Amino acid sequence: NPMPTSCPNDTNPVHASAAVLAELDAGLRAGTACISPKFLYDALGSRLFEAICELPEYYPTRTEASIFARHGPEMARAIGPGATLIDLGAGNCAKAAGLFPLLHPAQYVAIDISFDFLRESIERLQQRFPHIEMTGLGLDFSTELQLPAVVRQEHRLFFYPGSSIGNFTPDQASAFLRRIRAQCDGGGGLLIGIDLVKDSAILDAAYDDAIGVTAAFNLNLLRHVNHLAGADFDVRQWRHSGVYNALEGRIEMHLEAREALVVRWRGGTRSFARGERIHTENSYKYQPAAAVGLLEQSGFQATRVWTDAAGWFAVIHARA
Ligand code: AVJ
Repeated sequence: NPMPTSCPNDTNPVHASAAVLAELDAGLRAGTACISPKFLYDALGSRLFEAICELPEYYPTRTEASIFARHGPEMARAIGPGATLIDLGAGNCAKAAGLFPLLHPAQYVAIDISFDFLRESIERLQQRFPHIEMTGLGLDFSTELQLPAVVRQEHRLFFYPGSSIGNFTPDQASAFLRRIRAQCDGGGGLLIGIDLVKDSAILDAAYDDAIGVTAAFNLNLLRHVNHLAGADFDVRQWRHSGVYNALEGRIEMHLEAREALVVRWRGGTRSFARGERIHTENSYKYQPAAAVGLLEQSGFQATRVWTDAAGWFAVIHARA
């Protein structure tokens, strides 16, 4: 019998804990204000991200999917059956579900900061695959990776698709990968998707799409912060910006004040000049060799790198 879905929290875990409030407060007071991209994902944000993945401009999801479709059997051979599949930022769980028929995991552990959204996803998935033991966890794994005892130790495969690693600076990414590796006692591994450097016009279009879904996704972060920190952001006073910074090798998303304004939140206030910005996301793009280098400097050994024909995206399997 499959284990029931479980979670240590029965509400959204980012609901205004003291730590979350302190993090938001510090970012809003910083010289250049910043809000972590993890706050993009309330229930609506998770749905808007699903919509982004359907956009013609947003190439990563379908490019990565084409790599899984073409090389999935080879990946499954490299990994072997019976893995403890740990999905970091599982969202709608669709990517992992596509691997189940190839990978035959013994246990599926789906982790996401947006727990209400995750819970619905995993309940649907458990009905489709009743024989796979499933657990859903509402955790912010970006700063700390504490797995509860229900997560099997044996044959752990951490699954980190979609180039979410790009939200970290390379130094932060390496520290994060080391924490993952520390959770792979003997024989574990990592299957990771990493977006690659390409023509900046393609990157710019992917992060500022014609019908404004990415703009809505970015602006929705302000509504989420209003909820979490009791802030009074007026979304109409802000404009989305998503542009490739070639010097830094990353997409930067910002929210830019359309006019001079004042924001209040629980414990603070700040004025913004017209044109002043809040930095909300980095999305680093890697050269293939740099992606492998990042894994190796974090204690992993890359076994295979799969890319699409155009070289836009890479999926890498690495052993701990
Ligand atoms: C979920 C972090 C991989 O960086 O491409 C999509 C998020 N931001 N459009 C990315 C995102 C704007 C996405 N990741």
